[in-house]
Amino acid sequence: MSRTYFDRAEPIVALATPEGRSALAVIRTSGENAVDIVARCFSQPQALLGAEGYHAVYGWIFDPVSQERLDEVVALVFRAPHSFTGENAVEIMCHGSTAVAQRILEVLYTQGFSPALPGEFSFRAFAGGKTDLVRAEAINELTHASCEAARHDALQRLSGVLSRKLEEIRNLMIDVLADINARLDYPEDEGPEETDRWVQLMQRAQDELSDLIRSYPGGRLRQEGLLVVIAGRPNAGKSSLFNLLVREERAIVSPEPGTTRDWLEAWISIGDFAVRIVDTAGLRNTGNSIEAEGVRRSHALLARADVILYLVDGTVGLDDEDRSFVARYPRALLLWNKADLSRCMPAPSAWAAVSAKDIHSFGSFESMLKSALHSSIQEARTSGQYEAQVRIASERQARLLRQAHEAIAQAMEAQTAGAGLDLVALHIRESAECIGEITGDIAPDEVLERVFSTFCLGK
Ligand SMILES: Nc1nc2c(ncn2[C@@H]2O[C@H](COP(=O)(O)OP(=O)(O)OP(=O)(O)O)[C@@H](O)[C@H]2O)c(=O)[nH]1
Ligand SMILES: [Mg+2]
Repeated sequence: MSRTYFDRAEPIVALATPEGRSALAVIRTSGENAVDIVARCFSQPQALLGAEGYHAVYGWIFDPVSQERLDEVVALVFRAPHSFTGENAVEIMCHGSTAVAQRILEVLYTQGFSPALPGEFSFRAFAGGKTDLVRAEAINELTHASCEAARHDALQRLSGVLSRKLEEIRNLMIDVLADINARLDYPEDEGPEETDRWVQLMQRAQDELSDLIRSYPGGRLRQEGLLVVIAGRPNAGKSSLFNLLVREERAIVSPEPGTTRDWLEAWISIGDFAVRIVDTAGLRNTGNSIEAEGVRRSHALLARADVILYLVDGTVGLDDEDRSFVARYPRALLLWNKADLSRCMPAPSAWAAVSAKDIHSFGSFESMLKSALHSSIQEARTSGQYEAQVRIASERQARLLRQAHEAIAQAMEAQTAGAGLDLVALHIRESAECIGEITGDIAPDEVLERVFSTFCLGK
């Protein structure tokens, strides 16, 4: 039977750095007897066994069966509970080739370590009470941060800003619940000033929840970056624009329609945002199956795009396919390309005349993106509000916050309608439970498995 996150007695090991070539690699272990197991294949076993926490020991890893030396390493010892997982742990810094890391891992497996599941170290930190679920998710977000904005927000969540805000909101609810329970026990004591106070507390909780929910589109953009998709009929100049924006001759440009068959992407940064720019296959009805697949992929990307740049060749003009595209994607930015050529026709209204050969014809690309994204990018802007703002970036958190908000709204409605106090309490409890699921206090096992399985191996 395969292991699960809940088999916490097993000692685990994983490569914590990417596979491939690098100066060093880090192999991470954790478990009650982690130090003892590593010592069996370490050239200085006594030094390792006697090492205090946070001490590094130099030595060789060898295969205890063949006695073959595998690599010269530094082993860093952690003693429970002062480690990331809260368990005893050894982190081995070895040379960074796949061959070295693989041999060391194989020897550690034969000595008793199990291969860790994705995010299993973080899961153990969570299960051992070292972190809540929001902070654990922030660790994963930090490992994925692709720009300054993403790093900043993830670190803020890791330092507990969001967890504390959620705790505050939950305390408001618990405050009301405690009062209501007392009233249920002594109904004759209820006075109007008391219900006013409950309504005020619930209103505050609801406002705080609304603020967090509103922060999601901006938080998500900051975390995941913007997806900008360039689309248009064949030969409109999409690949030329792509190359211009990424400042590199990445995509093949040619006068032959149908040059780009599959999409191509590159990351650029604008301010402290990461922007993923995608060049797509020209949109047209075609009998060619490879090109048709390219067109299908273009539409799949368009469905997820934050910004669509739709290009038309201004020397050719609009046709029915362009018009139906604009009707299908009304938020697309409409670009009338090849404006540098004298035979380019005047741009119709709503279309901006540009040249994919000249970046200056776009004005500021950043302000163009900003105007396309209106409120979310405005909210996601960084300056000034860096420290004050608490944002969420995960769909899971957003969904639970919406549920919590809905339940509080129902509690307030029940209160206003003069419904029984037990019904009001039921809705408040439901709301508080949603918050508990966000922080992991009451998250079911399958929710935890789903969250941690998206983490990197070795994290
Ligand atoms: N003068 C001028 N030529 C352009 C401009 N944009 C693209 N071209 C030319 O138009 C032709 C097609 O450009 P591409 O960038 O390959 O067009 P595409 O939309 O990627 O085409 P497909 O990949 O076939 O769908 C090439 O010869 C480019 O040099 C422009 O703004 N001005
Ligand atoms: Mg192309």
